[in-house]
Amino acid sequence: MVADYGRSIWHDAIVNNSARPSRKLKIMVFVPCYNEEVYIGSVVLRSKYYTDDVVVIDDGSCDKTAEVAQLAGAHVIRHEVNKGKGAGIKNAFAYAKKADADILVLMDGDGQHNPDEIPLLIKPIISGEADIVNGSRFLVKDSHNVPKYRRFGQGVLNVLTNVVSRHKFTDSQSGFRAFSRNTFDCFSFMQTGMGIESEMLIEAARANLQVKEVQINVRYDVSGSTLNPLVHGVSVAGSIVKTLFQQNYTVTCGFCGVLLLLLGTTGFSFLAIEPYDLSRNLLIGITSVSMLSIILGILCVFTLLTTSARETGQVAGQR
Ligand SMILES: Nc1nc2c(ncn2[C@@H]2O[C@H](COP(=O)(O)OP(=O)(O)O)[C@@H](O)[C@H]2O)c(=O)[nH]1
Ligand SMILES: [Mg+2]
Repeated sequence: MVADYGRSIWHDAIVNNSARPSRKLKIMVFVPCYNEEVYIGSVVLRSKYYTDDVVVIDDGSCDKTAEVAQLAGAHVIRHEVNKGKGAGIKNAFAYAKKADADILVLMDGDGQHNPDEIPLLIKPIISGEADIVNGSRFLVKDSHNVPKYRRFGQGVLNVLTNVVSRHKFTDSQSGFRAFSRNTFDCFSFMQTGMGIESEMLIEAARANLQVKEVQINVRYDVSGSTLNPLVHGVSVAGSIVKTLFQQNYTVTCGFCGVLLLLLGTTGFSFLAIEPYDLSRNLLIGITSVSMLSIILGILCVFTLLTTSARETGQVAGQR
């Protein structure tokens, strides 16, 4: 017999919600997967308790993930080759938009998340409190069973994500999230891999979307991870920095400016130290490149300063 815990919240959230009583909401659960044949059947069946629309995105798995998911009753989207979790999530959003979903729930396919917590995630969206709900392992202090080394790595990634987004998230790497339909067009999906979790939060914060966090339970007695945690952490950290450069004109411009200034100055220093051993052509080459670097560097730093001033003015104007 299935516990009534989830269904009663579900019932409260949907049936007793006076804010949007006019039509039944279409809630779709998407499960991005790579080689999850052992767990995916249970994830799909338990999610189907809450919605008929369970979609598994099988990202070129080498095992029977797609077959098991289909047998369990999910709709399966298959990538012929492995494209990464970010690519899978991009596909999920496109599918949800086409299917006219009201709420999209993302959940991992490795059995670490509890489908009975789907109602907890969607409730703040239905009540109008949030556009996005982030299932967090660390919202309530000391209530988590996350191994210590993971907690440390997650902490570092949280700090990076929070600095870039200028927001305070307690779990930047959570794969258990819910999104209302008004967010479906808000993401760029530039990160195709695991960096997508941070990228989405950074973009949500920049778009001023209401993000609420709710405490979730994550299991660590199942296999749990596709990648080695260190490789995973370093690659996500790299992608957060990449997101910063891709999305922040000021930082990119400033970085290029400083780099060019350094290059130009180094070139001139080089000339000053050993000008006589160089051939005429090399001398002309280094001088031209150094001059150009310094001019471009000054232009970039100037642009950086004017952009910052403009942004500061805009922020001050908004207050
Ligand atoms: N679409 C897609 N999903 C992936 C890929 N690698 C892992 N996943 C899925 O992403 C979810 C989280 O991955 P996992 O390795 O467990 O991450 P961790 O729990 O944060 O260490 C699981 O459902 C995986 O099956 C991938 O290359 N593509
Ligand atoms: Mg996992």
